[in-house]
Amino acid sequence: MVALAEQTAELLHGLGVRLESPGQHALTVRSPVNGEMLCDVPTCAMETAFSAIEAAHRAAIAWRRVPAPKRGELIRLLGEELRAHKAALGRLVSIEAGKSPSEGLGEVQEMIDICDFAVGLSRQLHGLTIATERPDHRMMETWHPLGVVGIISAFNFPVAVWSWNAALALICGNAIVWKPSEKTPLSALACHALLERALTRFGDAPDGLSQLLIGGREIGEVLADHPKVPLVSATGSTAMGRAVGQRLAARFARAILELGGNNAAIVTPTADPDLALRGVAFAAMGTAGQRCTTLRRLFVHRSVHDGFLERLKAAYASVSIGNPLDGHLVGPLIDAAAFSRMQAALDAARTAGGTVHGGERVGIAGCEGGYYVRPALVEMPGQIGPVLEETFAPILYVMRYDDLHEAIALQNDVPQGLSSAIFTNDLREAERFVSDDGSDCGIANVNIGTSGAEIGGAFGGEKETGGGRESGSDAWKGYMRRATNTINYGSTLPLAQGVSFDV
Ligand code: UN1
Repeated sequence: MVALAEQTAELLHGLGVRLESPGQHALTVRSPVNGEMLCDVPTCAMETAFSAIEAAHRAAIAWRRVPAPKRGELIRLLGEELRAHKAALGRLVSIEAGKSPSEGLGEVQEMIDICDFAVGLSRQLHGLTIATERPDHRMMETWHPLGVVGIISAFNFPVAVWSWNAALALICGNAIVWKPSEKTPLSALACHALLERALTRFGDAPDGLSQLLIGGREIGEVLADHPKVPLVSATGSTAMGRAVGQRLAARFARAILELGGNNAAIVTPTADPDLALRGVAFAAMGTAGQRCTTLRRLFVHRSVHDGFLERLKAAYASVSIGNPLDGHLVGPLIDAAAFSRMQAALDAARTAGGTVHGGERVGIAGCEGGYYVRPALVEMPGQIGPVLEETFAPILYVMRYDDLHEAIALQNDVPQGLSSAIFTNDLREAERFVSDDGSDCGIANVNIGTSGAEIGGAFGGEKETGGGRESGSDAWKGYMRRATNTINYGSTLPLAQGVSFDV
């Protein structure tokens, strides 16, 4: 096989990335597939971050005057670039984030989907007309761009999450400044280059509309603190979101936070066992447990528990683990630190009385520098210890339940609230789960696992997941400000609430 560094250089070239010489402040990028060094990337100095935000601010002032459907044309062109470069970008994501080819391509498809969605939306940034109590008056609601939108993204979806934010922010008339994960700057450079191409084809967009700032925490802090950044959309850990959210709140700026998930599924007595098994397996082991939507807790009804667990154990014991570029279903963890955190969680589970199956490091020939693990299935006596935390690794804690209300209460009884699922063929159980009295998460599915959401729905969750919504439905409203306009087309000045003030 051609070395990954060489493949990466070729992919970057084809995607239009021209790497500057890294200088002193280089970031070394490694592939989690085999630990191989891919290249050195220059990082952004603090002064550059400040000037990029100023440039984006100037661009936003011009961009907001471009009609929204015309702004949509830019995203249509971005969608074309993504279609044309789907294979290359998907491959780059697979190499840099350690995903299977199918998942790498799926991520780019998610970008294409949000572009299509945003193009349509660019003609539908609708406000309401509202009945007014005053004669010869009209009241309406209008939506306006915010200005510069900061985007902070994580390593596990290095391109799709940017595109959800970028596509919506841009059609809504904003400029964007992106701080990607330090673990996946190459995918970010590629996205940025494809957007630059779309901008060139578009023709007369203002300079500086899209900025990419590669660097560490200090860059995120600049975005969180800068008075010319009215909104930051941040995806990552709850600790990161807490820090960013508090800094934004201190200056009354807005946040869209998409943070940790500790997602659960309930397998009921009437569940279709084959479907439930596949749903659980993909959600728990796919992307090596490194999705914010990964299934981490499983409640199985006592009457079907033992049989389901046996089948699950067999699936865990036989799943193909290995180089994801060769199509193995379970690829590597992102790095050594992720492996240590996984082992620490498994130790804590044992201390809390859990029985651990799997979880050990697996050696893969040719990929010795990668951190591959057998996904872990942990039988837990209750929802205690590490079960209450999100560990970004393939660990599934399995517990029994007797009564659905009890299972729903347990599923809700964690600090996080992103995604959830029930496997049932009982209408009452399904409806209960999605009712006011059911799952408290931003995503609640029936007969589907917790991960793999489509872009058409609003994506995000409650509690420590941060409360933000990205992607579909009316998530676009988060990228705009709302104005209520009252227009008097009469020649008198009636006051609301019947107040009189005659001077
Ligand atoms: C994430 O892990 O941050 O629903 C995003 C899913 C994907 C997105 C995950 N569409 O699993």
